[in-house]
Amino acid sequence: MSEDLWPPRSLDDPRGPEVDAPPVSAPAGITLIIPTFNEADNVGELLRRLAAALPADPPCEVLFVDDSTDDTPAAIEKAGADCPFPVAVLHRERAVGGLGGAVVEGMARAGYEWIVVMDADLQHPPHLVPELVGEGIRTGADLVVASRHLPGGSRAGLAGGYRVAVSRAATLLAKGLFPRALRGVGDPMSGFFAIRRGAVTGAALAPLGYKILLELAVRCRPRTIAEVPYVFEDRHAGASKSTPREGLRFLAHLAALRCANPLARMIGFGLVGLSGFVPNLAALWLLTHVGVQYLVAEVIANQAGVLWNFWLIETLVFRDRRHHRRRLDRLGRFALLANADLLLRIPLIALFVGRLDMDVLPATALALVTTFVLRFVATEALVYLPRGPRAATTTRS
Ligand SMILES: Nc1nc2c(ncn2[C@@H]2O[C@H](COP(=O)(O)OP(=O)(O)OP(=O)(O)O)[C@@H](O)[C@H]2O)c(=O)[nH]1
Ligand SMILES: [Mg+2]
Repeated sequence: MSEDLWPPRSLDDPRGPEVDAPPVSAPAGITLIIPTFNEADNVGELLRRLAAALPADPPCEVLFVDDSTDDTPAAIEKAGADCPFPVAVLHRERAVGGLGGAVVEGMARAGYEWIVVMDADLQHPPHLVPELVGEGIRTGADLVVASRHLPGGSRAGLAGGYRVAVSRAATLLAKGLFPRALRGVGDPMSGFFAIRRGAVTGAALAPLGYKILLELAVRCRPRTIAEVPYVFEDRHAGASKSTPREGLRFLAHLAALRCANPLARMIGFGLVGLSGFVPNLAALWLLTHVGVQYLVAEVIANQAGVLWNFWLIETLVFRDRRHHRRRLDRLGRFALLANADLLLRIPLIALFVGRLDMDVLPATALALVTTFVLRFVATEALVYLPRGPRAATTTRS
């Protein structure tokens, strides 16, 4: 294996992750990436089963990307000493991006041609690793997904009807939003897959939470995808890290992925703007009820809508672009543009009615559309685009 790539770079390495620019060809072999969060009671058994399952040829390496607060790293080092393949632990002080972020950090350090991602709790059967890679080599696929939904597969280990229903709904939602990217992926929620390192190129990956496969399938667009059935087993030991909060992160992840496309971003911007009427009107109702004069109330209530819109736009639409400016700077600019939109609308309506002889209703509709497009373009350009070379030296939020 290339000495540059193994052992993995430290997180402080100024060269940073390489996932955006892997070499065109990597030595044939398998890099297994296993994210761990407090899995001390699982890693020993996992490595034992992997040692029994992995062939001597092609060569394999195992990289745990660990965010644990328990003694998982020590347990890995102890069990890894008896393994016939190299085992390394990359322990992160900051769990940036959660499980997905851990996998991306691992991929940046992978040295072999095939990258296999699997969980540490033995819900993903280790004996399937060679089969996943073998299927990729046999079919020429860039991505091979272990699927619970093919004949011969099952999600037996998914605890309870509620989790099955959530998994089903999440799959439908993801496939509905990304019909082309997920064509041929029956189980986009799977966390067990093999991908050619050369297919992880181009797009900057910014996974949020658990669904790293979704991120790779949508942003990297592997040319061909194959699937292999598998039975999702019960967790071997330890506790699940999956919480309802992961569900919200999944929705935010879907929105961020969808909004990578400019038209979808504009539609998202418009939908958020429409939703802003609710807090705006609610604040107006409240303020007028406590006796605030209605024009003053209008101005204050409008700011409630602006704050609501800013929060949603930041979370859903421009999530990947927040780092160019500090949060307060972004909020100030966003609020200024939102209020300028109101000021611009009245003279525009006057212009359309006075100069173009339009009726009031179509003039108002045209002014709304015009100011909406202007506001979208201005928000993108003035709040969320990079500031040019001088910006590189400023602090990021
Ligand atoms: N590095 C890292 N790994 C994580 C994080 N959260 C979860 N993991 C690991 O990701 C894998 C999947 O997490 P699980 O808690 O098993 O999630 P799940 O399989 O959806 O849930 P269960 O079916 O209840 O086990 C396990 O190996 C976890 O240890 C995280 O924040 N950072
Ligand atoms: Mg699990």
